[in-house]
Amino acid sequence: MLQHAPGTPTVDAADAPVARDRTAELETLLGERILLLDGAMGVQIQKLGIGEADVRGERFADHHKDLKNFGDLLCVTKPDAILGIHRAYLEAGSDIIETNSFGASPVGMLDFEFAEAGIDASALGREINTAAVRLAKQACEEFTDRDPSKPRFVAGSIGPTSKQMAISTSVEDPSHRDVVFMEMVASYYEQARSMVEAGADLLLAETVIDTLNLKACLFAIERVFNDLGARVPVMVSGTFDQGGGTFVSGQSVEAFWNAISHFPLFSVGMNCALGPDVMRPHLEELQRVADLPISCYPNAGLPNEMGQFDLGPGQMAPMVAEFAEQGWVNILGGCCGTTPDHIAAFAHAVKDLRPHTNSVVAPTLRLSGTQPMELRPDANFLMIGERTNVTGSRKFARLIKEEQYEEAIEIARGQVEGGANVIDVNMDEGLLDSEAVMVKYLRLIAGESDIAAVPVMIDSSKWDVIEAGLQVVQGKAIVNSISLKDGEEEFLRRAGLCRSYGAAVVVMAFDEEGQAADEENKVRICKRAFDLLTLPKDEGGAGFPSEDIIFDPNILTVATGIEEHNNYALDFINATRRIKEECPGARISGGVSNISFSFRGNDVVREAMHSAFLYHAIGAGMDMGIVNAGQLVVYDEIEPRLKELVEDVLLNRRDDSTERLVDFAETIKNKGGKKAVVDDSWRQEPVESRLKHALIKGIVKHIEEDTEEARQKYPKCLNVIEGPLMDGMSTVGDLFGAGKMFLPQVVKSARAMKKAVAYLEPWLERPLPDFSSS
Ligand code: THG
Repeated sequence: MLQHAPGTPTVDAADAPVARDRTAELETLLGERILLLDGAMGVQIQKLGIGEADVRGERFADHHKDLKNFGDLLCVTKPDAILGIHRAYLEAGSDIIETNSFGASPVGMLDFEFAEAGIDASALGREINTAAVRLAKQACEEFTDRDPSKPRFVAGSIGPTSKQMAISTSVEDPSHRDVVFMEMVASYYEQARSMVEAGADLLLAETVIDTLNLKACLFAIERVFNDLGARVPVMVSGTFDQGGGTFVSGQSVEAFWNAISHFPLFSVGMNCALGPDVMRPHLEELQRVADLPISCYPNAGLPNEMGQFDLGPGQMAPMVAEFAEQGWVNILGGCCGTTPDHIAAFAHAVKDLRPHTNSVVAPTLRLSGTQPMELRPDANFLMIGERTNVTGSRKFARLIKEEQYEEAIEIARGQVEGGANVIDVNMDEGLLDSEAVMVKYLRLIAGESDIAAVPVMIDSSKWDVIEAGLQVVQGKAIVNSISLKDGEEEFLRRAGLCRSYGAAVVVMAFDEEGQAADEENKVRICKRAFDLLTLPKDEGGAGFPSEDIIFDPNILTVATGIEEHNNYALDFINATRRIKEECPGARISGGVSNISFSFRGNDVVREAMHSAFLYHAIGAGMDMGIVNAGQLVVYDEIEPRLKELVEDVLLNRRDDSTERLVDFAETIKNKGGKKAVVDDSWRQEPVESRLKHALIKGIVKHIEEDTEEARQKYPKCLNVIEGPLMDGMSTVGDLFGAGKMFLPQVVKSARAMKKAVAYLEPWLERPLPDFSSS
């Protein structure tokens, strides 16, 4: 697919006529001063009075589609005009000028229907990109020759095309996408390759409105570099809306950065859509979260009613200079509406200002949906919702098989509402086309803003299903999983691909011999995988950052009646502690519900087992787990007798612990049957205990009636808040501090508290602190 058509002028890596690598030169300059980009091309073309006929030239005079919106064609039909514009910007002081090639990729050119006219669009695209680089290079060389102390650079411009991948552009079909990932990769590959071959000093993927398109672009660029055995610095520039979301795909600044930070970029920045004033807060955010040089080239304000941009050089220069004063930028220029005069004014305004110094960002696992998700050192546990799994939920399996996608989406929503920070999606079922269903489902949830906010964990035992999933998520996902099962070579190949798609990985403690069950084997296999993954590529490893590695040392079922299984929970817990020590930076996860399969049908026992297991495993360093989000009980709320029996099993404390738990489980089961009975006995207690119970468990069902009862009982409304409600919340705080409650549970508690306080509000004379943000 990525092969060039026969007869096209490509060359082997060995004798590629690629420009000399100017990375070092650029990096030195970046440390010295703020570099200037150029401004808009469109305005200058308009000024020259160039119209439809000029763009067409003689060569495309008879083309059946209008071509005036394909200004890139001027590189071949009216090269002198483009050369003149480049010169004007260099004259104004630009250090880096962009090629006139924004739309000259196979997909970008589709709208102009060259193929329909019998023209080889691919060859034409290459011709335009090559000409675009040559023109910019010619202009740069003229200026560098004139003043060698000010070297000039050519950035090969790569636009977003008009096709979207992260969202649906069809009203009828939310799973519709204009193009698929590999089509975009092929298209970007063509464009990037021709520009590198023609000698571009940098590549600039700009006006990124859809992060999935950008990920395809970076994937393609990496292939170009590998194929040519040469690389050039790559700049990325995103386009955000007023609220700070990627223009089309609605991703926040930090989520966007997390999704692309796997690629060794030269710079990241923002352009288009906004004037400097509206861009300001978003730029501030970007330079804070991204630890590399920052570029910025805004529009000359928002367009007026005539579609024109009002900020003149004199107005705009102080605004961008202020960014420089703040220390936020390394590379500055203009987008729509800016001219050589703007660039000259910017050059003057920033000539004595210091460039941005890269932010220092501590390495830690960072993921994203449309929102960022960071596993901070002080976060005690991350919940991964397990229910969107056809092998883990009969209901979900039925919905997917019956193609009841709307209801299947509600399962994901329920997990997120229940506190899931990530959702695990698994479609491994013999009767399903797992690849197709995975793609469809991930596309559908991408359109639900509350679900799309969280990162996805793509769960499959089939690599093809995982790869299909990776090609449809715009954020930074987690692959679940890879392992040494098929040997080192395949392991490293898949790890390398995970990296190219920008995903973190779950690595199962599995090798050529099978699954690690005991502590020693778990530690040994994880360590071996860790060493291979983190070894640099040129030394035969995957060059994987340790913070993107998540080990799953296998949570295996206990209380099966088989003696060899008795130590499984302890094996996991002890292995967790050791792996965290031996593999610094890596994380630990596991499928928590596996532990209790022996008690299928008895949710009271299962939930107690999950909660107690997590309490001990988190203590040993477990960072995240696949759980039924919303169903986790609070450790201290487990009935004491049950807790003791469960812990006897989990911690392998007695030879007869399984029998004793099974016997006890029978008594609960007889009471409750298959579905655990809702234990309402707490409703009999005094109102203070009821409120406390509701707060700890985050139960909102009776909170208003109980609050009302307390309000009547206490002399003042405020006494209710300061008394029973604060008591409850302080217990929540203590449990959280002791690692006996997880953040999502605390959030539920806060919700209950908020509801109680909201109920009391009308009786209160003065405003209260806001409990919603806790
Ligand atoms: N490690 C990793 N990934 C995993 C697992 C793991 N993915 C799958 C699984 N294990 C984790 N997910 C689940 C999901 C559901 C259940 C268990 C693990 C579960 N389901 C109920 C049951 O089978 O009894 C189904 C009940 C129902 O049908 O509603 O217990 O270990 N990396």
